Amino acid sequence: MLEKRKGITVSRQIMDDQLLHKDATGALTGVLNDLVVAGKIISAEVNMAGLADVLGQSGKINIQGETVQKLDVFANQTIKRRMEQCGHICIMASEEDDETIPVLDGYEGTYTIAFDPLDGSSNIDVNVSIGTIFSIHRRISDSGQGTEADLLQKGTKQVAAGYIIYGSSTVMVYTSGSGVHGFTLDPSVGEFFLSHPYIKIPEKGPYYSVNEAYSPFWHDSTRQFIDYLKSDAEGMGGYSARYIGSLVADFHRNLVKGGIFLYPRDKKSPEKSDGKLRLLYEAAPLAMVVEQAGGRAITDDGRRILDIEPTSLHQRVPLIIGSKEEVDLAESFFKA
Ligand code: P6P
Repeated sequence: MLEKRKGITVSRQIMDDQLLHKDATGALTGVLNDLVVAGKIISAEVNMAGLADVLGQSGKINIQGETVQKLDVFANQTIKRRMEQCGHICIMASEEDDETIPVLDGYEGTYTIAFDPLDGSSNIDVNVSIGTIFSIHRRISDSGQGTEADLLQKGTKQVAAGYIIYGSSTVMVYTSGSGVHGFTLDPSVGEFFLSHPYIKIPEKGPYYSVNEAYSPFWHDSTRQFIDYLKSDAEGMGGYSARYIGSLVADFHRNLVKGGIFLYPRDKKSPEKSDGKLRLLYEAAPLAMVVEQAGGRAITDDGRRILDIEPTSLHQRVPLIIGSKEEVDLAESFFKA
């Protein structure tokens, strides 16, 4: 049915997904549709960045210790403003905010959202693709404003997850548990139209994606895996290295063309002993997307990302994610 209808919009698909769940109330549909609006607003601003004065630093330092770019601030405020009054969210977590974010009184709803408003923002000034990543859970508390416990749930409990990549075109990729679909924004009409129905990540990919500058600090099993990918051992070779330094861009390329992305543990820097990427709003949502697309997502000490119990909002986790064949091979090194 999906492929037959041309010009299907993301809002239409979200509604179709809702119809797959007989007990759906339309609340999740409301959250996703408000995210779509936020994505359109951010896309317009990102594409203006070269023209308007939003380039350069805003001077603030966020919890990650990174200089906050103005577009970061804009994207964060845009998503918070929409979510606080969408009526279906009870609490939020953002990469840009140290603490949890409440919603407007009277607008509390049944879901939570954790998001990275503009990941890869260090690439803004050099016109590299950047992205918004989001993760949605059902609340576990009864009513009223949500609690941190509502956010600190395992990735397997996500009801929806996805990202919006702002690149040569703006593409929204999401799953609500019934497959992964991609939609491309047509800025001339302000609509996301279905462009990638039922995305399946290739079983085996041509790319590996890792920052090799850190290889002296990797755990031995990680280095042995990467060395094996590059070796001329039986069946090996033929990989290309691709590392954009923007998680959403690296992930999206591998989702569409196949490959493996790694941000492993670091033996040298204590703050990166569990890697650099965040569980709640980077690893877990992308892990849901990749597993729905037939891929895998683990840590470089052999844990499944979606099974990890979060203990804090901004906890880091090593991320090995992509095509099943390469992640299986990586896992064999981690477990050896
Ligand atoms: P490194 C961008 O700052 C980011 O959070 C991700 O988008 C990206 O994958 C990673 O950091 C790149 O980190 O240490 O390789 O520069």
